[in-house]
Amino acid sequence: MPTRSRSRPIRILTAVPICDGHDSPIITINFELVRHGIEVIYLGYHRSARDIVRAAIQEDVQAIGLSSYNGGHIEFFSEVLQSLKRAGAGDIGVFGGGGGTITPTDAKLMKRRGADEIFFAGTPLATMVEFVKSRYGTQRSADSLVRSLRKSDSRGQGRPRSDHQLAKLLSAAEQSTALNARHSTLDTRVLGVTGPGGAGKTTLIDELVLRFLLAKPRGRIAILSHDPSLVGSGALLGDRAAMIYSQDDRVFMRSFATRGQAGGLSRATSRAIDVASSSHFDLVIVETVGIGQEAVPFNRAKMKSVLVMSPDYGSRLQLQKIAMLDAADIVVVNKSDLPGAKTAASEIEQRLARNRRGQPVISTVAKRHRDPGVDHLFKEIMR
Ligand code: B12
Repeated sequence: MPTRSRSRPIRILTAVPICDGHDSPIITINFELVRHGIEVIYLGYHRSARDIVRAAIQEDVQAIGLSSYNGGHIEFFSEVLQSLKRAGAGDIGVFGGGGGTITPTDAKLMKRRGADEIFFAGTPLATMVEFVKSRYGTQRSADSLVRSLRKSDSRGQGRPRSDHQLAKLLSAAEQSTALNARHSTLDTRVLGVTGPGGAGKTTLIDELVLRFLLAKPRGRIAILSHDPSLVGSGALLGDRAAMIYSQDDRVFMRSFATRGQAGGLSRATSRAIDVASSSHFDLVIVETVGIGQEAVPFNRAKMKSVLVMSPDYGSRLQLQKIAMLDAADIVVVNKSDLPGAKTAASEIEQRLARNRRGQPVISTVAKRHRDPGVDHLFKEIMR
């Protein structure tokens, strides 16, 4: 069967190094890259070389852009470059800047050690975008990627895939409709988490990850997270920046842009769930973009779905219009420390009663450590 493949936008991971909170330059640069069609996975500030390299491999990016102002740029860039090589990912490029804190002499040394480019104070944004496009714009075709993966995958039958292998398979799943995942004989739970933007889905997932890591000392978890593509097909994939516990070696996280698909997920999500489910994970969590009233993103058998809402949905009438209230297995009222949360939970319970499906309503405060509501939700999910 001929492989139908899509051209892949350039994917770049950006971050600010450890002990550095100067994030405003990289936030501006992120938006400029996104505006020009690039998918940017933003990891946030105060990030270790280990976190950055793990994320870059899992996200299968072409390059890492670092913004460093803390004075440790020579050592930090070298550590990232060496870690990439050690992990067999030396093909991921590294570039960056740090205004006047990086001198031309420092930059020369950093480039000798493997950095692709260092940008100095006064460089126009257009120059950086042009560099990223020309340096990282060429890519392997989906066909050759799928062929080489099939070869390496058949050699590794039965063993958990490395982050590197899994990341490439997910890229192939995103690019090619002909990729069929090995049929999973494993008992992987799949959990879909959806809800309107700002309800706290990402924080809640991170708290669930913490409970999972504590409850299953050898368990592995995959997160497939979605953010919307913006003008010109670029996207700012920022869920990782809000994650703490998900920066663990037992967690594999991949950010998907919707690339024009409506409804909260990407065209590749179903294939990506198959790939992740057949890769020895105990739990696969799928997070949608912030959804609207009419969206019902999950339609897979054997998948539990959670709708996360905040108490400020408006009047009782609004509840009648939310389609996902009929489809969800569990409904969460997050931010239940806000005024009106008790009323919200009781209105939602009344709305669900007519479904006669016994859908539980659980009140949580995901931003609070050791929140008993999140403990309750975790038990309900793992039941
Ligand atoms: C704004 C700023 C702050 C803000 C940061 C706000 C924020 N959220 O980002 C605040 C006030 C919070 C702050 C705090 C501190 N700061 Co401060 N800060 C600055 C300042 C004035 C500007 C930096 C900036 O935003 N530049 C704007 C960007 C867009 O331009 P640029 O730097 O020229 O960068 C260009 C290129 O390099 C490129 N680029 C930059 N990054 C990247 C990344 C990629 C991928 C690419 C492609 C390109 C690129 O983009 C620009 C293009 O023209 C600098 C001084 C200066 N003039 O540089 C000090 C400076 C960086 N800070 C400094 C210090 C010491 C601190 C503090 C430690 C002060 C203190 N004692 O509390 C704290 C530390 C805070 C922390 N948690 O890390 C020192 C660092 C000294 C050093 N490393 O040797 C500086 C140099 C001031 C100084 N002269 O002493 N700071």
